[in-house]
Amino acid sequence: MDESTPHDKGFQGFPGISRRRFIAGTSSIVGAVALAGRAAAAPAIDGGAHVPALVVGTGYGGSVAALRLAQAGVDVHMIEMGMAWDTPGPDGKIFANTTKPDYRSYWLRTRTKAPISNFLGFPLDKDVPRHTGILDAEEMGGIIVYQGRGVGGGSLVNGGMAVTPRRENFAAVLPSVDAEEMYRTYYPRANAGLGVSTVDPAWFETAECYQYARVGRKHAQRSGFPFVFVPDVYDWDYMEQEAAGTVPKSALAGEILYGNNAGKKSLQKTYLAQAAATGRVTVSPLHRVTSVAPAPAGGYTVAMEQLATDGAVTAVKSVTADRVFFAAGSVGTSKLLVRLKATGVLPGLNDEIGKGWGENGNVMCGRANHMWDPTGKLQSSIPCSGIDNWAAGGAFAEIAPLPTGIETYASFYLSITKNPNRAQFSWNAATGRVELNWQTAWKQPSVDMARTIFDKINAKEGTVYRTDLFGTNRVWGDHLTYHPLGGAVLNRATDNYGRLHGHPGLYVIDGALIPGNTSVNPFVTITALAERNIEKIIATDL
Ligand code: FAE
Repeated sequence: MDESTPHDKGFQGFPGISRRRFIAGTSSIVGAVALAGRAAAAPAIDGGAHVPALVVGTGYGGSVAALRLAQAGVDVHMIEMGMAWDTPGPDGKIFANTTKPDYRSYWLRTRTKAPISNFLGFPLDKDVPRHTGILDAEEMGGIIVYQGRGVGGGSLVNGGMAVTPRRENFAAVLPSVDAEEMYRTYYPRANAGLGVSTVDPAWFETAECYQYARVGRKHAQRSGFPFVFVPDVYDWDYMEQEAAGTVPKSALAGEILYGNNAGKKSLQKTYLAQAAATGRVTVSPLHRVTSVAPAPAGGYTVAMEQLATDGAVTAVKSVTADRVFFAAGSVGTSKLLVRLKATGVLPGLNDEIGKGWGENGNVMCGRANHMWDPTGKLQSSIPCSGIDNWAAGGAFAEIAPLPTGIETYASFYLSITKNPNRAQFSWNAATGRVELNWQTAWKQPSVDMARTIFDKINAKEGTVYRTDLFGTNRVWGDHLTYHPLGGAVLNRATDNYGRLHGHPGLYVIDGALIPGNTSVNPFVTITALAERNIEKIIATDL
């Protein structure tokens, strides 16, 4: 790839981030990846063990915490309810293809629950064997929350879109955090650690697999909306080789939602590989933390269940830890903390626990193009661009693929909107479950904001919305989120660095800290905030 092309001057719409700087900044970690490969599977934790630091969950927050603690000389054990994802299935591949979901695809479901449920009038969902698969479609009352399950958390299933919020929007994202420090130190550190870069715009112009994005750009620009390239953690050189037919196809074979067999730099290949290379980090997959309680002799007693791949509990274990980092994701961390507070196990937690949850304003829609505007039957599963109407209309829309393998004449979008509604987790003693009070109707502001873009484009192009993707006669995918955020909000449920109130040595370090919206895709912000917080915690608490 030519490093001196004009796109080097900056990611359009994401000031201060140049492609060349990223590549320079990531060369060491990419080298480490090549050497270390995936984070090694470790022997499971023994009941009765004592560990200095225990991390619940292996997503972005957990991986940052584990790496930085280990580099500071602390031994870390990570507990992950999902599988290790290091062993190929009968087809020789670790992950199933998006178009052929199988036992690997869903977390303990007997039928798939695809975000796009229908196509041309036909339902797409099918029966699958119940298994500890990679994607959890967790039904929380008024919303389905999609989450990754396994070592690497959401990085296993997501689109890899690695977006730094515009600086002017940051105060609304994390009001108590020093923006100057974040943009100077922690966003660059996170982007380097994650291996973020953008598509080569020259290649983009001719790549068959991005025709859908070029059509999306044309329509956006003809209606006067800013089109932006969006950084990603996919290895763009690998994708160019996929297109040239010289390596096995992954993004160009439609792999994304149920895992990616090559090309995408998931946490297994970046932070977790580096963490494993320190020799101080071990991981117990298929272990689900059920309780964290003050231990009589100091520190915390952590109870957990070991799972078989059919979800059966095969062992119950209890260990002690000096410090516990909650990194089970917004929903996982919130559910644990709400229950532990309500049942008196962690009585010192404050009344902010469970509050401030949002879905990052996610809403999906498709548009039906004219026959002279084909979007291409070969579509890269990795999005690389978006439409930024945040300032004027409260919506940032990623131009998403619809990798069906046939020409659909459809443009598809996942919008992130400024939805102001926030929900709360609470304990239902009668059912023994934590519930979320999100209402489907609370998505209406998101729909209205997305319409600021797509009503105008449809009017200009003389096109209409697709009504066949989320059921019959339904335009909006307003029943789901990919981006759960909040539930243990920074500077409210915790102090300004994620220390939980009332229980020294307990920390939150994941998306639960962020109050419901990041204005763009969230994982770079989750990673950068974790980098900021763990640096402070290591400097002052250890
Ligand atoms: P997360 O990555 O969810 O990790 C939490 C981990 O904890 C998981 O591995 C859980 O299995 C584990 N866990 C939960 N409860 C327990 C327990 N009790 N005991 C043990 N382990 C437990 O948390 N974001 C972007 O920025 N760009 C994208 O392109 C993008 N695309 C997405 C596409 C899809 C389909 C999905 C589902 C999400 C997408 N996201 C995207 C969101 C992103 O993956 C998500 O914000 C982060 O993964 C959240 O990071 P956390 O560290 O909070």
